[in-house]
Amino acid sequence: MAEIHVMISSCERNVGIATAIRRKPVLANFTSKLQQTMADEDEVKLFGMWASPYSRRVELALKLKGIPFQYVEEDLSSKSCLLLKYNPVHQKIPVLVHNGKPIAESLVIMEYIDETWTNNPILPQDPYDRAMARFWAKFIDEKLLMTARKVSFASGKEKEQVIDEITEQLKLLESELQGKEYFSGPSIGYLDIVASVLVFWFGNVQEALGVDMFTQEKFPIIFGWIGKVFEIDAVKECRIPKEKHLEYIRTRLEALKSASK
Ligand SMILES: N[C@@H](CCC(=O)N[C@@H](CS)C(=O)NCC(=O)O)C(=O)O
Repeated sequence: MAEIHVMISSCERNVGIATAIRRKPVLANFTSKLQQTMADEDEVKLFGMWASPYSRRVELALKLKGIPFQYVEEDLSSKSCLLLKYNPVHQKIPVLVHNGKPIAESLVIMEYIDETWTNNPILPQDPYDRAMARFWAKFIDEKLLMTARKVSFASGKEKEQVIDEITEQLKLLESELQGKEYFSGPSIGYLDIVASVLVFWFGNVQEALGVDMFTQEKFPIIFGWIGKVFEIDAVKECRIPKEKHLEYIRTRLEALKSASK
């Protein structure tokens, strides 16, 4: 921790600290409309990376709520001093900076956004439904994304096992969607945002790897839902560009292969 602190301090000297506009005190009884007006005047910055499903999901949440923000693209091979300053614990994107105050971890950021800008709620209103949305979002991050990452490194028998594991996990996710328009109910919400960015990212990863694990035949319900989600303009805007992403994944795989030789 001490090391990080020193590094950040020297970064601050070099680039200067971002303007920190103090958040105005908000009286508890203000109407949501007034809060909304105040929030509109706020300064919102998103530190992200174009190919990251984590930063894309935050971008999508901001767009669905119509929150103006400044996007800062990070080069993860040479992280900016500001990123290290704002997220000293994990040193990862995404980071949302609201009036100079940083928030890290995409799921935490999404909840913060929903609580701060109360229009177009993305988390369900019912406590049980909220708990379920959080449960499945955690499942996506801690199980599905982690298993999907293993495919890149596995080969032979091990690769087959990883693909079986992903198939099982996607089936579980699909059963959560069964009989529903969207994961979150009649319109797109928190879990749809998390899941949709994952499936777009996942589709590209499997294509780049030349594996066939996520298909319409195997997952008709998920694919039906994707079709609807993709009609939403904000989703189209936040989709990771396919060709650029395929090239990026292939280049990274080549680099990994050469490094392991
Ligand atoms: N749990 C984090 C994961 C974020 C994450 O893994 N970000 C990656 C990019 S996809 C990153 O910044 N990696 C840089 C590094 O690991 O050094 C979240 O949900 O925000």
